Amino acid sequence: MSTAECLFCRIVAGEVPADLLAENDDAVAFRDIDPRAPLHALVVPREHHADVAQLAAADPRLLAAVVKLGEQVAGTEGDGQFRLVFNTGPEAGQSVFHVHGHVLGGARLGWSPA
Ligand code: IU
Repeated sequence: MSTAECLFCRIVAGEVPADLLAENDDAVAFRDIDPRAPLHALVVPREHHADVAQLAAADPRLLAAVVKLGEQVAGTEGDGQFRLVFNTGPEAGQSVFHVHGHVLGGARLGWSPA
């Protein structure tokens, strides 16, 4: 997929509006439009990688930067405790193929993915 067709590339570029929470040179964090927890942010690298496995293989430093921005948002928007989820592949629930971590928090979270 080219970056022109990728929703999250377009959010990173400012072409599609999003409720931004934090950004830096590496990554952008914004609120999920369909929140599943009191805090539900998405953190995405500015650079396009399809999923977390591909990002980890291509650029571990950038993956660490994504995790760090997620931690930052969990601290500024909540109490600093968070779940970080990278759905990887359609069967795992991935619907947007630009790697994104779901930063979930703000409540005691259940543990029932199926
Ligand atoms: P998933 O892991 O690929 O399923 O996560 C995609 C998320 O992107 C999902 O939680 C959507 O609610 C969210 N999202 C969004 O925040 N803004 C959008 O314009 C669209 C999807 I389309």
